[in-house]
Parts: sequence; C-alpha cells; structure tokens
Amino acid sequence: VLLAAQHDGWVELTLNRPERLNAFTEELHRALASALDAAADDACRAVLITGAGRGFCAGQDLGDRAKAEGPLDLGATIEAFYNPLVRRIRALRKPVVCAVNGVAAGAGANIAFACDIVLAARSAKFIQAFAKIGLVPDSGGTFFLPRLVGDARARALMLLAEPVSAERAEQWGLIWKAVDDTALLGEARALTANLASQPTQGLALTKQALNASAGNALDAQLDLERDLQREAGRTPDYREGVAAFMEKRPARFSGR
Ligand code: LHQ
Repeated sequence: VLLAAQHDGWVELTLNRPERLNAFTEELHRALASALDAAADDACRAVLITGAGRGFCAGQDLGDRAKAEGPLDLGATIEAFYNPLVRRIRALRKPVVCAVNGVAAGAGANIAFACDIVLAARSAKFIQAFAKIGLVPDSGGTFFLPRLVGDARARALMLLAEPVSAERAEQWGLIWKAVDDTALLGEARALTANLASQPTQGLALTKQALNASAGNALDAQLDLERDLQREAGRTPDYREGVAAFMEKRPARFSGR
C-alpha cells in the first residue's frame, strides 16, 4: 500500500492503492506513519510524498466505512490516524515535499496542504469533498485553507466542494507550483534532492518558526526567532555556510 524508495539523503514515499485513487485505509495509515517515523532519522534530510496511478489521494476509503454496521465514531478514526499524520508531517525536522500527481480529495487534499512545499501536476485537482457526504473538513483543512487562501475562498471551497485546478491553486497561493504532468516527478525529485543537500538544522528551525507563526502574536514570534537563531548559529552548517561564502566556493552541508 506504500512504496518507500531510499535515495541519497532522502526518501520517496508513494501512496500505492491506485485502483482506489490511493484512498486511506488503516493499513495505509499505519505504513505511512512508520515510514515517516523512520524518516526522522538524521540520515534522511528530506521527504517526498506522491501517489501511484492517476490520483494522489481520495481521502478516507469510503468502502471501509460502507461495510461497517451501526454508527461509527469518526472522531476516533481522526484521533487515531488523521491527526497524528498531520502532526507527524508538521513536526518532522526536515522538509516534506508533496507531488500531487492527480486528484486530491477530502483528507487527501488537506494532507497535501500540511506538507512544506506542494507541487501539483497541471491535470490535478483539489476538492474539499467533505460537504458532499455530510462531513466536516478535517486533517487540518479548516486551519490551513483560510491561512493559505483567505477566509472567503476557504469558505466557498469547503461549503461548495468545488474542485480547484492545479493552476488556480498556484495562482491562489494554495500550492507552490503547478507543473506539466510529465515533468512533475522529475521536478519534485530534483527539488527534494536539493533540499536534502541544504543545512537541515536551519531548515528544521525555519519550519518550527513557521509552524508557530499561525498562533503567535508578533512579540512572541520575535522572541521565538531569537531563540531559534541562537540555536542555528551554533550549528556546523552555519559555520560551513559562512566559510564557503567567504572563500567563494560552494558550501558542503552535513545536515548538522
Ligand atoms: C474510492 C474513493 C474513496 C473508496 C475513489 N474511497 N473508493 C476522515 C475520518 C473518518 C471518516 C471519514 O472521512 C475522513 C476524511 C475524508 O477524507 S472524508 C472524504 C472522503 N473522500 C471523498 O469523499 C472523495 C470520494 N471520491 C470522489 O469524489 C471521486 O472519486 C474523485 C472526485 C476523487 C475522483 O473522481 P473520478 O476521477 O471520477 O474517479 P472515480 O470516482 O471513478 O474513482 C475511481 C475509483 O476509485 C472508483 O472505483 P471503481 O471501482 O468504480 O473504479 C471509486 O469508487 C474509487 N474511489 N475515491 N474515497
């Protein structure tokens, strides 16, 4: 259900249930959780998440749901699988790139938005599908969307469940970039490999600052930047970055 390909300093995780547009089952959640835990190792300096086949991820596997008898506690499913996934991605101390190769619906879309840099194939679409089945956007959607595109667009997207094309998503600032379908994976891999060669601690601290930004007032954020900069200033990669600049040579970052 999940392919994990180890590259030099980074890992590529491919959601692999293409016949169901990579919809989430418990098995897929468990595999993704353990792959992300493994990616916390210092040897891994960046992560790429993508999907197999024509879709990225259609959210929760609704077939799983339809089979169940009696009322389901969806809150328990979210607590057990979706919220931990979002937290894992945000807390991971290295960049997580998402290559959205096709439709991203429901939790599938919001998991993509939890990643640090999102590229999408021009043919991909993002759908807040929840409204169509009587549910509430989850996996951080009601947190990420208003911050990414503003309240007016977030509300309409969520109440109408209208698809957004990759190109419009880029125009709106919902994602980093729309890319030609055939170029997507190559570009996403090059981007992730490049990130894996960068000062990983500095990027982790940057990610930490950005994660905190949404909940902080300016004074608290300035204090946080001070503290994180103090930490960054003690890293070998900072020393290497400055030395390389002074010596007019490319830096060779160790990730420490
Ligand atoms: C699927 C699915 C799917 C199973 C396509 N499940 N089979 C959290 C916690 C607890 C509970 C509930 O939810 C959540 C979070 C959520 O994510 S809720 C939202 C769940 N997702 C959706 O509502 C999206 C459902 N899918 C769709 O609306 C469409 O499939 C989209 C718009 C994604 C793609 O449309 P098409 O390109 O026309 O493809 P398709 O509909 O023909 O799908 C292809 C196959 O994949 C098809 O199976 P089949 O046997 O007919 O070939 C679909 O049944 C299957 N599939 N999504 N979520």
